[in-house]
Amino acid sequence: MDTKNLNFDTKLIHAGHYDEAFGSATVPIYQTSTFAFKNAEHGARCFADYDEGYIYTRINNPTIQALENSISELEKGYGGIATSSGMGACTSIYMALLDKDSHLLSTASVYGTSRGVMENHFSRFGVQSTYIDTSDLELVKKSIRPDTRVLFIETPSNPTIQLTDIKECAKIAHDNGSILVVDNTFSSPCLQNPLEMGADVVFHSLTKFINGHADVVGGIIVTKTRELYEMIRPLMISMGCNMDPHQAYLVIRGIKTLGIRMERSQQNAMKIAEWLEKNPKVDWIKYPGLKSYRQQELFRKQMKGPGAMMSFELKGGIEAGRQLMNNVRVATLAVSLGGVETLIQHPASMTHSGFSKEDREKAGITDGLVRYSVGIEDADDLIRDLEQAFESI
Ligand code: LCS
Repeated sequence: MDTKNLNFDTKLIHAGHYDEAFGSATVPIYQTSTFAFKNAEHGARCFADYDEGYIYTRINNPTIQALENSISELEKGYGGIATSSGMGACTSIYMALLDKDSHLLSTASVYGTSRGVMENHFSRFGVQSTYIDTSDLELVKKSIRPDTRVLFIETPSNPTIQLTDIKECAKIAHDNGSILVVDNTFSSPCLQNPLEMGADVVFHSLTKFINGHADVVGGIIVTKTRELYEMIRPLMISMGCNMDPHQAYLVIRGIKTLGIRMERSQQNAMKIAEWLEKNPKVDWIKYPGLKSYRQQELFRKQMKGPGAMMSFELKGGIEAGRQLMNNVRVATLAVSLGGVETLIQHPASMTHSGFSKEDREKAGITDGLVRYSVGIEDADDLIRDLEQAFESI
């Protein structure tokens, strides 16, 4: 079905699906490692041009391709590249776009491993990196260098829920001859389409909102141009961080409810954030849906909704936060985010524990910060859950 002119919610159901030989209503799982060629000439043609047919699942596979086409259409890009995990997507981008002695400028409070792999491993191959507060555009302008090949932003950022202006960063990057990469995991294509705002590459941890059911780890890259697609795809194939067909099938199933899940999670998040903000035990809370959110103007300009991620700190700091995490009963104490179930975690000792204390402080990740990912349970149950856990503090 040609879905190009259909609205987003219809695309969630139909985009990327193709007419299958038996009229299957869902995308079949082609659980095969390899594909038979019709003859030797066909095999040679497939190797000369991947569009001629499927070869080998690390290279291409119809189930995975359906997912790639779906997200590429939702993000309005040239093409999608599915990967084994969000980190598979992130490292494929780094590997394809950065050379020895080139420089990456990035958001200080990115997901811990996106930064850790750069500072601990890519640095071994001579790639340089600087991490700054990219919400400060003057600082971005000051910090971008002639050798900055990639400006890499995460917005909203993990776990500080800080926004970076995508349009302005695209201008700064392009004036400098750099490529703008956006990690769009916290928004999903439902709330924000960075390629439309000038970004060159967007990627997701599919593990989060897009799959949404805490049963798959996966990632995807979408490029704006064929040139960038052809730079990144061969790298992903050579490094072998490809997706598996069964994994792709589950994510395709998850995508269909992304719109309604996001709607419900946001409604819940709004109610919970308002309750937390009024609670005397809460020191501060960051959630883009609240009037008190510092970057209101940018939120309205850039996002279609506030999302379902929030961070807050209790007046009793880390000790009170620990009590809260140990006493919730409906929310699960676990890392990851963006699923149907509500999760709570402590970034300083968990997802961002790889940062030095100094880097965490510079990135705004205080020791007492608690991250809360709101699911689709009943909001009143979640509030009662927090209420009873607060009583233990
Ligand atoms: N980008 C963001 C913004 C993330 O939050 C994560 C994972 C990744 C990339 C990497 O994706 P993965 O390889 O895990 O699919 N974030 C996690 C988190 O906050 N808790 O556990 C994982």
